[in-house]
Amino acid sequence: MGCPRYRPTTMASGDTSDENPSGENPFGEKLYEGKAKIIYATDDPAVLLTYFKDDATAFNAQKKGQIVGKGQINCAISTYLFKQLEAAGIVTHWLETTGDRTMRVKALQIIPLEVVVRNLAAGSLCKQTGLPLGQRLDPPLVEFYYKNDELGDPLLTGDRIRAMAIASEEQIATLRRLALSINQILTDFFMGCSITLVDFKLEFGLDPQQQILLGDEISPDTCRLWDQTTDDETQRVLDKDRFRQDLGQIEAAYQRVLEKVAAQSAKN
Ligand code: AIR
Ligand code: ASP
Repeated sequence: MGCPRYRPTTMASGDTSDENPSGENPFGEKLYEGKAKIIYATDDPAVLLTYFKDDATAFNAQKKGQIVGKGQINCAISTYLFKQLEAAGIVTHWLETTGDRTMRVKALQIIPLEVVVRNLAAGSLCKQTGLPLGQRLDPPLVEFYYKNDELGDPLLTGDRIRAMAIASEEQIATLRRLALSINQILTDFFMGCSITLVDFKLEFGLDPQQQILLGDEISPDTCRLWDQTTDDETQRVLDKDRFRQDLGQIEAAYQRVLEKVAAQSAKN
């Protein structure tokens, strides 16, 4: 932030009604501001309020901008997906969606890992391995990145995670198992939306009973999603790659995901 904001020309400028007005805080104490969300305290120390911003970053925040309306869309998509996962037996931090951009979540001790699941090769995997874009990965890859902006979120190994005392062997196994179950549930769900779940990032945390719960968000900011109704390599992209690669029509793509997810949720 503090950098010039990217505003797509298709959006009405000056529409800031969806922004949390700085200085005028309608919520509890601000505990943490991340790249895409703000976390506030609530009256209950076991519960936090997550506020979804329009801010978008990529490449370890070297690229910054805004996707107008993204906060609302991602809050809605995450809500639908958390509900799907909960119904399928995955325990998440989600409690209740309280507004267009706000959800109440269980306070967790965050495990500083980004757990990435890949069904098709894309993004950093293609860059680092030379695997061709779209190559199927069977079985899916589960990767762990260190959630640390200063270090650029480096890829870790099991040995490094143990050496850094981030998680035990047993916890790593649980994270892998949860990530793969979540992948199965979400892949099936998105299939019903005619969307391919290419890859995604999850974050987990520990509740007071030391149980591992799914945290963060699940949205086009954190998933690669390809529209199955077109083979066009640009048109099919319905996720943050539109922002990363300057493909345009970002909010239209996010909106399309929301519509498909809403329609599919209504069927279940
Ligand atoms: N991701 C990773 N860090 C932040 C995010 N959102 C997600 C990307 C992509 C997957 O993790 O959105 O869906 C893999 O990203 P990459 O850059 O490693 O290819
Ligand atoms: N949002 C992250 C960043 O700013 C990673 C990404 O989504 O590309 O680095």
